[in-house]
Amino acid sequence: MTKKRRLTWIAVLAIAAFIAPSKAFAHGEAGDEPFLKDLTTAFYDVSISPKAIHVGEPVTITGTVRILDTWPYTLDPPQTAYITPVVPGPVFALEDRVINGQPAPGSFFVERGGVYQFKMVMVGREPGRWHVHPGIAVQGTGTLVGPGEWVDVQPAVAKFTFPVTLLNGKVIDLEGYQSSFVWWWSFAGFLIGVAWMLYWTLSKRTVTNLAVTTQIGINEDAPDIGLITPRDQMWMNVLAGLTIALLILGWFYAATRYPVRLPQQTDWFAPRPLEPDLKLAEVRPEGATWNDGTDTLVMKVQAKNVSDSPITLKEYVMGMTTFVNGGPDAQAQAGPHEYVGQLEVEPNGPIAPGETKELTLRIANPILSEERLIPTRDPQQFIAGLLRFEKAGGGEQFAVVRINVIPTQFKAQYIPGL
Ligand SMILES: [Cu+2]
Repeated sequence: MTKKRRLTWIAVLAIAAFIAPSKAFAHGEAGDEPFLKDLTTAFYDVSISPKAIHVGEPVTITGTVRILDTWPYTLDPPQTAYITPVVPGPVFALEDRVINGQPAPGSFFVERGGVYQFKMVMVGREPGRWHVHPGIAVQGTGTLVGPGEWVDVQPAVAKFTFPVTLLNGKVIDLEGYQSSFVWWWSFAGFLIGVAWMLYWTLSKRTVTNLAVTTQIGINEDAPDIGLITPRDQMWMNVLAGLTIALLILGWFYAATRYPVRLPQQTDWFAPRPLEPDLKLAEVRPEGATWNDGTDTLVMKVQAKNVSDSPITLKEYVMGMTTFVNGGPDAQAQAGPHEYVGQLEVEPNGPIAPGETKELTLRIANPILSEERLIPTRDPQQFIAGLLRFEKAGGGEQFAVVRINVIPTQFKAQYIPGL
């Protein structure tokens, strides 16, 4: 290695070490733009348990996701989506999924304002320590993730199996079903592709003599200068012939070996709506400030109690986070602890029927910057979330608030560690 190259490497490594974050996040869940997290959906009452299992044992994810009315107009409107565990690779196998009480093997129809209560059961497949989130994958937008929890999967004595009963009553193990056939069959197709690629890239003038190739018309074979010769044509016909032969062989094999076949099917449905929210409060957002230095969000809202009983503001839910107006017990109930924090409400306490209160909501929590929830560097500085009001004697309402955030202090940008 030359001295110059060695110095370059040292510089690259030093920069890499310098910008490596102090806290390693599992899936780059902070990577999404703030508006993509806040204005689209809100996850609450999420539970992921148990947090330690052996391979082959189940983990259950429950919770609720709401598609907010503030869904940004710059995104495709939400129409089709599926709710899924977000984990690093196929380290779990999904066994069961229920949305609003209905089995949901695949995607389903969604809409703005829709509320989807989910329950997913998955079994541990690979030993390791995995960060598990629920997520909603919306067609045209991507996967929006909810709060996550670390799950430890210990190795088990028995080998992992995933038995599935077919319509004809036969039980197969999906974990290794026909895997060597799948592998060799794919490999056969891959070999033809590789032969084609190497043929044209190793010695042919098409690639090695680009200066020549670019001088010649796009559909010209130029056999006189040896660009594409009749011999090349012959070998390509052989490769094309092999590909067609492989396909015919595959069709023939499938038709004779499996005479009864079903087309690939989907079960699209619109989940039954849940009980609608009570009408408890009318909320008017008045503005918010964000102090980037102390990670403090202060929101001012006007809340009017339109019900006949006293109501209390219990939570503020934004994206994957929940901030609780309550003690440690209430916070432990609210979801995975890394995504739950304290909400201070001023003046705190019930709002009487008919009364209008000016509420100051204060959240001081580093998660707001760590998960990039506040859009301080975007052209539009809106956040949206759900105010969870509870009525004395039971019943609740989730009121959507969209509020403009004014930053009062900025952290330095692009200088890690400051
Ligand atoms: Cu994660």
